[in-house]
Amino acid sequence: MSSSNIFVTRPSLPPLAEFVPYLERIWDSGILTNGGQMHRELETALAAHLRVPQISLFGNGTIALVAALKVLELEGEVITTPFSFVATTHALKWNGLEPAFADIDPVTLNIDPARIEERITERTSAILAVHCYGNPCDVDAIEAIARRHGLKVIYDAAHAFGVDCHCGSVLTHGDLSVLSFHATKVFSTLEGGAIVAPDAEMKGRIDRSKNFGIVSETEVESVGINGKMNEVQAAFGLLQLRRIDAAIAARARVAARYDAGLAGIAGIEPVPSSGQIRANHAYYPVRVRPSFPVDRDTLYEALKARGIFSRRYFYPLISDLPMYRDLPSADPAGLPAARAAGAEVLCLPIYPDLSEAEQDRVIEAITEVGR
Ligand code: T4K
Repeated sequence: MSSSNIFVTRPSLPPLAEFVPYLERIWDSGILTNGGQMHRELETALAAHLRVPQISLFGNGTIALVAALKVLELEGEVITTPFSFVATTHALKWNGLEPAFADIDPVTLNIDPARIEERITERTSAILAVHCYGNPCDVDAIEAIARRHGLKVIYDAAHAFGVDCHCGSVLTHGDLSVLSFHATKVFSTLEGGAIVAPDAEMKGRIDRSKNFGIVSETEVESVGINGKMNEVQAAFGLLQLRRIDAAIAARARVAARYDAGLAGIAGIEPVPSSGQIRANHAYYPVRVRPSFPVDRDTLYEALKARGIFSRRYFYPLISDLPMYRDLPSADPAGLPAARAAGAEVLCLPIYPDLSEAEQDRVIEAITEVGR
């Protein structure tokens, strides 16, 4: 049995030699950024692969979120989930918007539509929801609320690369969806991200917004930012895309082995996949219930002591962080489902190259701690 460390994720890297021809093309062209050939090719390839109308690449997912909120010209308050990576709420603050936290559904761990409506005030301009762990939000209910109240909907789809819900790609819902292509994600461009847009007019606005708002050499239409993806990132993405189906299939095999291997352990409950017609197995979150002999944090530490680095995504809750906890909507009494999830969820190692032996080590360690 290997005693090397096992991390929550590892990137799938193709043989280095396969990357060299891409780099040679970049070297030959002398174009390193600002919408070069690799960038154009990756946008075209991703729009086709993801079956979305338009996609605009960014240097990372957070700057894409910031830009998405900016182009929608939102004001006032935006209703969002406290159970996410901190970038979700930070993107609101970077736009001068006030987050209003709504509790999550206790089963899916996505924002609960019933709780959204309670948070709407005359200052609310939008809903920023997250497809947590790649499980689609209740998009129909959210869209019905948004229509009733005239709100925009932005999906933080950082976890939802390639996920389909009942009506095709989950990325086509809402006004805009935002992806992350970070090194820890299912599909990676080292750092990277993208906004999925419904039409060419919106893509044009987004494209200009990530390039300082520049329209032409003499015209600047908006207070844009530098959010561009460079050519090396885009080239890496083109290479990754060639293997993405095999990578997701490998993740599915790991998930199925966990399902079987953990089934007999009382108090360890996988967070159910909900609403996915096609999943991406980005994460393998389990809940450590009170019927397990130790609590989540004790299990986390015990795994760490055995060289297994699981992660408590998402603990602490965003609403408990110093810059947000004084908001009225951050009151823990109003967020019981998020609190429970924050205390119970542990994300186990999952990635395409996780070997069966390594996975068995994880399962055996949990079994041992649970005895
Ligand atoms: N919205 C949501 C819902 C998100 O989850 C995220 C990012 C964003 C927005 C923002 O998107 P980006 O701006 O990041 O594109 C990681 C990622 O840094 C972050 O991208 C991700 N969510 C978040 C859920 O997880 P950490 O603090 O856990 O990263 P780190 O460095 O501890 O990495 C975790 C493990 O991954 C390491 O133990 C080892 C492995 N790893 C990591 C890196 C960076 C590698 O094997 N290779 C690597 O290069 O945040």
